[in-house]
Amino acid sequence: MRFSTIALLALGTAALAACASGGRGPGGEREPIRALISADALMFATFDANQDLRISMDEVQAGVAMEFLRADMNRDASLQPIEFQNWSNAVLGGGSTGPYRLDFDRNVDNLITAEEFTSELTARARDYDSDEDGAIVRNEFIRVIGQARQPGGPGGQRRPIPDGRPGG
Ligand SMILES: [Ca+2]
Ligand SMILES: [Ca+2]
Ligand SMILES: [Ca+2]
Repeated sequence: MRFSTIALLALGTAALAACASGGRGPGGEREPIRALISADALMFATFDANQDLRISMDEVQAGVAMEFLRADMNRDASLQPIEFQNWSNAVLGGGSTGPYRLDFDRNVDNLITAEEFTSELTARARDYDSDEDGAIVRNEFIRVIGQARQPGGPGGQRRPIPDGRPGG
């Protein structure tokens, strides 16, 4: 029905312009949409070795080392693009949401070393740990779409509240 609502809105606008009569908008309230910010959360969640629903940084280190071994199919201690792609498809669910290969390959030599792999994923894990207590709990993986980590620290800047009254 959303499509026809849009069509009706377009018609309504035309009608308003034509006869200037009052019209009612749909007036729906918007709920915040929540989503995983990145598919790497799927992977980090599997690192919870002791099943306490907290991903400690030790568990992150162990899990990242395991994932590098999983990805490095030919055991040459670096990931070629095809190795990364296969790993991303299997572990990150296709790689369409990132992290992307160039997030890891900082020197853009088409190879991802164990060090590049580890430093990128460790940084991402720390970024999820928004209260910086050294472990990631599930709600730290969830963010409102478009909500970036505020550069000014937790809380960030407040939006001015418009001085609007509920419909009179
Ligand atoms: Ca744990
Ligand atoms: Ca390799
Ligand atoms: Ca935390």
